Amino acid sequence: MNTRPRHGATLSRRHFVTGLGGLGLVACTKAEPDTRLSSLVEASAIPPVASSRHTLTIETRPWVIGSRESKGYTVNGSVPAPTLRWREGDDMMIEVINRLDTQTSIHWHGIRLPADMDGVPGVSFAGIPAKGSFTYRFPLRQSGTYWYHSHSGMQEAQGLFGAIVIDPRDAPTRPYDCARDYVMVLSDWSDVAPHDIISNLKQQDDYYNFRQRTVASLFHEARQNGLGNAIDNRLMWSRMRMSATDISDVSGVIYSYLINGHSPDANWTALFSPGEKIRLRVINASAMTLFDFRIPGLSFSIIAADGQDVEPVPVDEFRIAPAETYDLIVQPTEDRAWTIFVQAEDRTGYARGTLAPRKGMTGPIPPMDPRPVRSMIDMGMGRMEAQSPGMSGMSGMSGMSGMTSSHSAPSTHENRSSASSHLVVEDPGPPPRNVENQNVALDPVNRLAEPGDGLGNNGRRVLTYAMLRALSPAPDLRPPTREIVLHLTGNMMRYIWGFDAKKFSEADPIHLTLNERVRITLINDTMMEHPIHLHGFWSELENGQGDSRPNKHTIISQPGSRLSYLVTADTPGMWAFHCHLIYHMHLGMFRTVVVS
Ligand SMILES: [Cu+2]
Repeated sequence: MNTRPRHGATLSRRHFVTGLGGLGLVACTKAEPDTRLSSLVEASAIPPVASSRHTLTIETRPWVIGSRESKGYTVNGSVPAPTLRWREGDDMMIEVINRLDTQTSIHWHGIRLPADMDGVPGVSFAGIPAKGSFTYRFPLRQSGTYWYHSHSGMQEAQGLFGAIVIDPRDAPTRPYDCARDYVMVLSDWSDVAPHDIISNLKQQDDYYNFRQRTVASLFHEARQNGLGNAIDNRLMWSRMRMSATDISDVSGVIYSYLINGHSPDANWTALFSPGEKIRLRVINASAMTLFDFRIPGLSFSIIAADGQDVEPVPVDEFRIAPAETYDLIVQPTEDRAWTIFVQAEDRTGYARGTLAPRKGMTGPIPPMDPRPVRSMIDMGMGRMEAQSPGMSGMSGMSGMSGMTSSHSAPSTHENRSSASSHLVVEDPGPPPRNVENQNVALDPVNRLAEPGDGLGNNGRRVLTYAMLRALSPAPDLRPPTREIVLHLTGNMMRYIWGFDAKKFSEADPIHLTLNERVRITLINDTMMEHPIHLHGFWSELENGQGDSRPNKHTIISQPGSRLSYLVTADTPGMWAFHCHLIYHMHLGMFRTVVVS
């Protein structure tokens, strides 16, 4: 039956502002649109039944913070957008109505569909014009947890995102006997307009990151490593004009970290009865923030990554980058409240929710962990670090800036035939150091068995990519015939990002042949994580699990690392390929991939 769905609720502005209560937002007094539906129903709650027909209306709602007016993008009146529940095997038809004065779009993140339904203006279609509409039609051939968001301008950073839950066709809707099923959409909200954030970052890359290391921390380091080493280390960083504490470009200084639109004070709560198994579908819809997720006192099992089932992995904590999703099962047995504690990677703030047997209960909120400090491994000098622990060996390296392409590198279009197949390797070698590229990873290392900067040795079991094993083996067992090596590059000082030291505007598309089996290798020359998203195809992460390698749509490339994944280019068309940190994407870390 194609009944028109009523997902969750139309959130009134009052409810939305309540959700953001910790920010002290005050509602504007303009006339309210339709607020018939009860604000007691969460728009992000999973609808009781799946539907293949939807009408999504996009608008903005203004509100005032102090003397400044800001705006958020709403879908059917809510931020985040309503959770959509679909069913594998259905033919989807979704009408999107644009009530804005500007173009908009919806991209169905992680959904495999025809290129012209992917929703990237200028790549897959023309966009949805102001006051216009567009109807998406595509067959649904997968199940799991996904999300949708605008791919136009900065709308995604201002609230235009929501969850997608797809029931499997031939499997129980609630595997593992889960009694409860919740979506948790994580986001980073700022009332500073995205274009102002960009111009501030352009002026000063650490604009939102002023917790530099102090004299006190120097003495702490000196106690650990000796004063000489500690000073050498500081001098080295200062010569490179980099900061070892430059973790996130945009921080809790201007961000509030939200769960389903609720600030930490508003305390989004998931109810349970003791002994029940609860499924949490965690989606990182933030613009710029990697989160570290845990429920202090409770272990849980990861059962899906990026919508795809994996063999359950028991852990205490995991890192989730923008655009990734993880499903987990947790089973609290005691009649008490547990805090869901989701720290921003740079520890400048956290999102917080609660698992509780009854509404209104709260658990203790732990202190934040120490902030990560970047190391030589992050600079791409992995093995050198191992050879000279304590970094004292680095003091002779006057200015890393001299260290460039003297290091031997594979030549362009080198044909390296592997033992098992004819593999053509396209490796341009380390990119030039220029205005668009500040650093070259001389010795990039495999970091798939590392949980991420700031998460090692914290006494908790933390998920790593190497632990992920797909529940069903890879469908395409052909070896790759081509390997494309790409360097992730950037210049923090000028806030420019790219692949192979080229901004999007200067780069040619990547060409793949239809049904080609290709390996993509990413070398991260920068000091930051980049969650890389290839539209339209699975990225089969080569994580040491052989044919049980996991299918992902978004893969964190850790600083100074090298990783690879396999792709079957089985859908023709033009596709987007980019970093999912929105300002990195907009400032150049974006390519098109053409499959023909
Ligand atoms: Cu990036």
